[in-house]
Amino acid sequence: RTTETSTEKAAERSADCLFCKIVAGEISADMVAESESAVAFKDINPKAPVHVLVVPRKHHADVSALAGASPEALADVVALADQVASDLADGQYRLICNVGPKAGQTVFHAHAHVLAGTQLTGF
Ligand code: DGP
Repeated sequence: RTTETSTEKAAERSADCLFCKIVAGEISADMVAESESAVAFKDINPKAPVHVLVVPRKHHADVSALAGASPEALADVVALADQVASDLADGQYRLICNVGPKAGQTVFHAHAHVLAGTQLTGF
């Protein structure tokens, strides 16, 4: 059973994926919240007073893949983002998911940016 669990876990992460390593605790991050299927930590290069990344624990390359494979996990990401925006700001926020390099995606593990804590302008 232990071996089986290890195998299942191995299939849920991708080798050399930065966010898989953060989820596993192998690389440190400033964690602000977590749920059964997602974690939330501060972006290393914040673009707003509150800039948090919400990341599903299981590896999917982007939110498009996540939506196709597990709509429940995507809903969990949005729910945790909403909780973070209420806990760290006033519950008003912008949620951004970059899908693909043309959109500016640089880390290919699905994530949502929560931006809050100021009057946001532009895109
Ligand atoms: P995107 O462009 O949507 O793929 O956003 C990736 C974000 O990840 C970017 O805003 C910076 C952030 N980031 C990159 N490396 C790290 C890291 O090692 N730690 C943390 N906390 N954030 C990171």
